Amino acid sequence: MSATDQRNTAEFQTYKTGVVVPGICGICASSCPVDLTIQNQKIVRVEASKIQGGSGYLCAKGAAGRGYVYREDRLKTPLRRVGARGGNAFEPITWDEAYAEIAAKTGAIKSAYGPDSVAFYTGYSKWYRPLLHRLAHSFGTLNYGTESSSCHQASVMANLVSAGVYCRPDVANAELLIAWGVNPFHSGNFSGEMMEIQKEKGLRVLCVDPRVTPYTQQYADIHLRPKPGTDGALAHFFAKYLIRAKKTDAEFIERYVHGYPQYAEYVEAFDIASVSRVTGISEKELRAAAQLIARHSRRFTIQVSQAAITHHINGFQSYRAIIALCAITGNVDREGGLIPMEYPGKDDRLNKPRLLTEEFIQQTRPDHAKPKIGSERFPLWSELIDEFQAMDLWRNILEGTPYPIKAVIAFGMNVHMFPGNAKLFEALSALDFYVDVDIFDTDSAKYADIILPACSPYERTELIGAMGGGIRYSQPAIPPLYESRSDADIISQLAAAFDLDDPLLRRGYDACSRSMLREIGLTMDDLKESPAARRIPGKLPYFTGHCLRNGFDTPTGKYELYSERIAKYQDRYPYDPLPVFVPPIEAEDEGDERFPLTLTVGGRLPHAFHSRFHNVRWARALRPDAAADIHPGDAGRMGIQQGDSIAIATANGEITAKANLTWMVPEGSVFMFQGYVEADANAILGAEHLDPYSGFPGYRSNKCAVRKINAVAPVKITKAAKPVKLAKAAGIAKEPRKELEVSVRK
Ligand SMILES: Nc1nc2c(c(=O)[nH]1)N[C@H]1C(S)=C(S)[C@@H](COP(=O)(O)OP(=O)(O)OC[C@H]3O[C@@H](n4cnc5c(=O)[nH]c(N)nc54)[C@H](O)[C@@H]3O)O[C@H]1N2
Ligand SMILES: Nc1nc2c(c(=O)[nH]1)N[C@H]1C(S)=C(S)[C@@H](COP(=O)(O)OP(=O)(O)OC[C@H]3O[C@@H](n4cnc5c(=O)[nH]c(N)nc54)[C@H](O)[C@@H]3O)O[C@H]1N2
Ligand code: SF4
Ligand SMILES: [Mo]
Repeated sequence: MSATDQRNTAEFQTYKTGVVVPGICGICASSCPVDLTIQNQKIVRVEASKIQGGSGYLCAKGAAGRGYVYREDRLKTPLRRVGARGGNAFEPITWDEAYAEIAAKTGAIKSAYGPDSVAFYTGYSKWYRPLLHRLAHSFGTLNYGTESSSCHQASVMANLVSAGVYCRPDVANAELLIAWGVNPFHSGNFSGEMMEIQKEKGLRVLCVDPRVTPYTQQYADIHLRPKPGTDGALAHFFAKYLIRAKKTDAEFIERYVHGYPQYAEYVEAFDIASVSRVTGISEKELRAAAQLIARHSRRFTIQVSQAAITHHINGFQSYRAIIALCAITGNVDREGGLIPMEYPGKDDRLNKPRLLTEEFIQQTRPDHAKPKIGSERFPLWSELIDEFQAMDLWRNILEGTPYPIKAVIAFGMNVHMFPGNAKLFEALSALDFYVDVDIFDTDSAKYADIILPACSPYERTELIGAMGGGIRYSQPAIPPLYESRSDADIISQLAAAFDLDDPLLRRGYDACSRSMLREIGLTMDDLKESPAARRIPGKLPYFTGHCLRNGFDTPTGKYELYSERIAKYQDRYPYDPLPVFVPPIEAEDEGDERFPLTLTVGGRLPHAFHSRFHNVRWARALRPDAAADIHPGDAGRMGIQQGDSIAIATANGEITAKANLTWMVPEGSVFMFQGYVEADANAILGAEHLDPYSGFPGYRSNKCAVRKINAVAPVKITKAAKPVKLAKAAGIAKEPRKELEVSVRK
């Protein structure tokens, strides 16, 4: 029975007069199964799926999915810029006109400056990435970059450098879990379930998080609250303690670990008094935590934040320092420790069957392309990650070195997500040609020459991996709104418009998906017919101990505490092969008395997703203002009350936000979420405050000052005054929500 037939059977209940169809919430990469009630081609209800399996829950964002699809600022048609760049004057054009113009302008740039002068970029969305990567290759360039220049890949790098493969915590078999910057209630939704189950059975949990969160409150046996970005020093203290207490695994180190003597000598400097001073954690707490780890040293694991640790200029090395604790205690590639996610090595047959994504991407890889953007400044990134480092994009465009970038073809580029983003806005203004494909109207799109409207997840087909190793091919629940199109279709159509010698990509998403599915033992028809994810037949999980028996995929074949991969750069870069600790804030900034507080931009809000949900009214209603979290102690000293307007200033500028007084955050720190147009905290971060190894921004440690702009209380409320006038009287007038108005372009 086809999925369409299935939708018409009784199994798919009706809600009032609507039809319930299976769908995938594609707001984030968790791709949760949902049941969608459709009336007159409109989604009227979104629920956790009963018919496809899954967890049975939706997060706050998924539950507000209707508000996302029907955001008022959806892009409706292709648009061409008619005024000055950034001036936000556009005229609607047809898709054919848009493609013709893109092909002509990009073609001229390619002829004049070569294919490497065109950069291809995508934001967070993952599903169409293989196609976009292949498009860049077929175009003739390696300049494909993504938002992963600030997400997850620094963790991948730390794992690759150390173990040659990405490792996961084996929570199910551990006695102790060190949850290092982990709050799945807000950022991971259901990923904390295994921990909850094991906690009931006696799992001990050590939380390391500067904030008090629902997770630390409910599950921590011990909760350490280091100052943001001091995690590396804390890890080295634990290492020193374990070594002194003879709780390391000498035999494991001897057989499987490279560089232990240098490492052991290095961590000697991390005595309890110094580490207490650096991290702000009391000696008593440090000791108690170290004793807990020592008690469970034979079987503990570590879950490290997907982002918070690596969002510091020392983040890559801190990550290495943290996972090193498992290496010195023999908890790598063993039950209850850190377990490789797959068999290491790119060409192995052991991870098959799997999607042939890598083959699909590399089939058209150009032979004579120039080195990727950022290769000179971030060579380790460039060696390990097959993408350009997007934090170097603005510099490359503005300086034209090592070669000029003249055009950017972007899918979901949101400049507000970049640190010190005035530079990137300036760079976009300086381009010869810029195309932006997005579902919504954004400030970045305002700089484009051509804007293309993409459709939302509920309007498209996606070939996606499902949690637990399954795979699915989702079907659209409603037709694309307005004239929007699927990103995958747009990429294929661009390949045709550029007249690229890539017949497969030009044939479209269905053909590309079939090609990637070739060896998986399931056909496209199998997937189309199944509303639920299908298991990949014959796929074997990783068997613990493979790396120990066969060697790690590192230059020495061992787990490298001293990285030979890094050592080879030492003569030209200020790199250290050991996981050394450096402070998260540069010395000259640390000493700047004008900015006494630490600004940490990024802790996830449960009802927000980067820039995506600020314009979804249902979600926004839960926290209407762009607010910064401040400890009541700090607020009291500055005379700030709940809801006051405050200015947050750094050496790079100032923004206005509302004060949210909460004991969740530590004294001395200000925490704020990102992506607000009217209060963009990234705008006041340094564009060059980057980790030298990974290129990741130091979003989470910056010096700032906070002052009260005014209090809400003294404002006189007169009878005649309207709310907006009141706000003006109080000096807290907000700009009208421009982002909600721009969709009325004619
Ligand atoms: N609701 C929601 N969920 C999301 C996202 C979203 O925007 N909204 N984004 C998704 C994406 S793309 C990503 S990468 C992940 C990120 O996922 P996570 O990294 O898990 O998310 P965060 O909330 O940023 O950080 C987790 C915890 O780390 C703590 N933390 C902050 N700084 C430090 C530090 O210096 N040291 C230590 N030890 N802890 C620190 C924070 O207080 C927080 O409680 O979240 C994903 N999930
Ligand atoms: N200060 C600070 N900044 C951060 C972070 C932080 O923790 N702190 N986190 C960083 C991390 S981990 C991440 S992952 C990045 C995320 O940064 P981004 O990926 O830039 O952010 P998003 O808001 O998720 O999406 C980017 C754009 O994609 C558009 N979009 C959404 N869906 C689609 C689609 O299907 N197709 C197309 N074409 N466009 C789409 C959105 O409308 C948006 O304009 O932010 C980084 N920035
Ligand atoms: S936004 Fe929530 S419901 Fe949607 S895919 Fe992500 S976790 Fe699942
Ligand atoms: Mo991310």
